[in-house]
Amino acid sequence: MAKLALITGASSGIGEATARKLAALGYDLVLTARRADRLERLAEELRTAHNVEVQTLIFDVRDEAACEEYLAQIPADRTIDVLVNNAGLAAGLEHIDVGSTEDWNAMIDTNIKGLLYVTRIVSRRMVAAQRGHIVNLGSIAGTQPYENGAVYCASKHAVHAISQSMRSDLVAHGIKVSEVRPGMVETEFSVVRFHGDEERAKGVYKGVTPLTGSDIAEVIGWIVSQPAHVNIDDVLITPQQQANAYLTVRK
Ligand code: NDP
Ligand code: 8X3
Repeated sequence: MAKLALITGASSGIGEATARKLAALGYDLVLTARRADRLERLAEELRTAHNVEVQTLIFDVRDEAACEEYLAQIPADRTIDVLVNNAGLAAGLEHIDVGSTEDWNAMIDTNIKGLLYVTRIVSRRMVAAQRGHIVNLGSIAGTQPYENGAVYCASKHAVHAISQSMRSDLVAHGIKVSEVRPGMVETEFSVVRFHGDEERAKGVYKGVTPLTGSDIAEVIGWIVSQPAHVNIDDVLITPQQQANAYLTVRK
């Protein structure tokens, strides 16, 4: 039987590209997100192109009861080999004194609590199987906090800490944990951050050749393809023009 990978936030960007990559590697997939139409289109494309099984689960990772209800629909006789905790967002880019608490709650509830809810449920199955691999989408912002990004950076610092603790919690159960920490990747990320302002979002990548979702998916494909005895703990990946969170050379 094919291996099974569960990818959260597969309706766009890095999650969608990872679904394409893992399908090409022969994985059956469980894809989650809130936008059903996009997920169904992608699922149909991957079934046809790669002859893999694709289950779609439409729910909000911020809703703990929904996480329990929908993830329970993954057939109990299937081992979940890979979990890619990708669903996440930045909302707003402002100094702390004028930040929106609605934005802050969205980031904390999605990037931290949503990741925890999903991980708790899926890791129980991995512990029972005594195998599995969890790949968390952290960020360069998870170790390099920048002006205007207090809460997004804090949420990704949390993902960095959780990834390292989780590695210790799960090592004795034969489960791998990896964190992928990108710099600038052009996806819907900045459009979401700027609440739909596409012009402002384009400005983020002006004069830069940013990473693409596929660049990150290639890294994730490589991480999950390592031999059983190899764990890739932490990968920081940036565009050539981005030295760190504070220095990007634009042409
Ligand atoms: P996108 O906005 O393109 O994709 C985000 C995905 O997350 C979408 O599929 C979205 O689906 C899903 N999602 C968001 N909120 C929820 C929610 N509450 N419940 C379920 N699904 C949700 O952004 P990226 O692909 O760039 O981002 C993916 C991850 O990568 C995020 O964790 C982000 O922080 C991280 N990252 C991104 C970087 C970048 O520069 N782009 C750099 C470093 C890290 P839907 O809206 O349909 O629910
Ligand atoms: C997303 C990239 O530069 O906003 O994590 O930190 S950045």
